[in-house]
Amino acid sequence: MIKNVLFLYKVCTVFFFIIVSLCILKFDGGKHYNDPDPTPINWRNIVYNNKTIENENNIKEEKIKLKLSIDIDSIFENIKNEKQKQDVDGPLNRINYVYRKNERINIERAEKVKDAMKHAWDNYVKYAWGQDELRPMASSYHNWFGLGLTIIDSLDTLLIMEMKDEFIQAREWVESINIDQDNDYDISVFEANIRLLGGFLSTYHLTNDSLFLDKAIETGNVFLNAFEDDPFPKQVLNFFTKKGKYNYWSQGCTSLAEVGTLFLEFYDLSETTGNPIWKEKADIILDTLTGFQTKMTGLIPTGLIPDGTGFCDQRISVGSSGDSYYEYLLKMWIYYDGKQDKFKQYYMQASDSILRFLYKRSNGNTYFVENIKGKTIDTQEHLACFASGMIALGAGTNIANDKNSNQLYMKLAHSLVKTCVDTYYSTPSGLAPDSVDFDPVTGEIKPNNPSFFLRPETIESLFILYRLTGNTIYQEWGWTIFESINQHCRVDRGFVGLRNTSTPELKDDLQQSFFMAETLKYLYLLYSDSNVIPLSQYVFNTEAHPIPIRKAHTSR
Ligand code: DMJ
Repeated sequence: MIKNVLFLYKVCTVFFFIIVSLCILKFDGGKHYNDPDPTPINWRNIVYNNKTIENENNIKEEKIKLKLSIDIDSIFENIKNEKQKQDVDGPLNRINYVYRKNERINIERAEKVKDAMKHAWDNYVKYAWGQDELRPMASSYHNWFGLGLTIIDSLDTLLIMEMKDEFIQAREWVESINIDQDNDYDISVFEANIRLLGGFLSTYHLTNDSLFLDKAIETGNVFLNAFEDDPFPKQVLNFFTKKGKYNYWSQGCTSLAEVGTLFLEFYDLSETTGNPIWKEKADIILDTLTGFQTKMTGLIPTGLIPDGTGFCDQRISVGSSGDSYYEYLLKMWIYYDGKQDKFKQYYMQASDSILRFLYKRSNGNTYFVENIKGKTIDTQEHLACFASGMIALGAGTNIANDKNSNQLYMKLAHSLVKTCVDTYYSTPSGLAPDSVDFDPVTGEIKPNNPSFFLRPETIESLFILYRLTGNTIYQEWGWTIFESINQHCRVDRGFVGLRNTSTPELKDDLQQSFFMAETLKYLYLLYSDSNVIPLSQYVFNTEAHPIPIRKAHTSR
């Protein structure tokens, strides 16, 4: 009897192990645990580019076939080939000689930036996948779009840094989302435009993968709901109910940057699809904005009445709520390859006034003041540090068509970015306060808002100035900033900002989506060869998503 029970017990145990083994093999796709290739065995004979899958006998594999039906290998092959192309010299690229001369250190530094990207991405994947932004300290996340914002904002950085596995994973996410999904977030149209639409468009242009154009169109279509009778769109839009409204704190007003930073993406969506609808919306905004007559020609107060009849405040600034409107006037001119004079006229008026009314030099420091109700305030936000790159880019593209002006602009841009870098060097952490006050007489820098949010603007300007001059001082400044970020903002589970740049142990808990989209991308480009996103071929949107310049375009 005991013998029989033991025999039955043995048979059951063997049977149990066979079943468990079969299940494991099934669920992990046959991957062996010592196998260095992370791809499950069942997936390995998928040929991405000719849609062939050897084992086509169940629905799961059909799904895999759909997911990987584009030629990822050749996308990455192209990215590599572009990087190996012959260097082109010219006013937008002066780094050929110095890049080669310092090639070893450049490669080393670019690799270190890529390592930071990997750390930021891997932790986002682990603790916040599918959510908008990672909270590294809490191993949690923050949502304000409900759309996996970090994934979309990071797509082109993954491509540029040749992070293929990560890109495949990100692409699968994009394929799985509905832009007008059932969630209850009131999404900023401006933020969604620069991060989502900008991210989809640049990824489409870099890959030719129609998935990203489809998503760009879906996003652009949702945006149309934000436009009602007014020339300006509603500030926020619920992507599911399609209802637009104004933020409760803005008292029914919108801002210059929010409505003035749609042109590049809207024009590009229309040019790419052949559907003029977005361009028409952008034109109405542009005509309204450029129709305003102000005391400082070309400069517009930051608060706007949505019906286009006037202003909600009397604040003129190249910082928050104003900044990227001026940036986009120049970038529209560049986007159309210098062929549309109206953008040149708008930008030249604005930049002349910026330098005349907002530029200030005080005892060696050079910065942009704000003008509030006609009074000068010597406060500069970190956001305004993009403007040195803008002034330099205007010179590099010769928008003024005048050699002497270009030389002057380059000098001003250099001193402006130097002061921005000094705002980093002025704190114990080596990281810049989000805004600083300058003593109008001594020029002394004092923190106003002491936080550091991992923002990109200073590094963006350093990158532009480096490409335009070949002066390696910009690389050195960028590197010290990167080292401070690594020292104080890199934590076990990603990167965080600082609550106070004077006491770096006080950290915030947010890995902003623009950290991977912009800060790390510009850092990587600062140590890359000029063939990686050449400025003669691409113009960056304000979230660092590169859009190709329309070379053949002549008229609208
Ligand atoms: C980004 O979203 C963009 O750079 C925008 O133009 C300004 N704010 C953040 C980064 O600081």
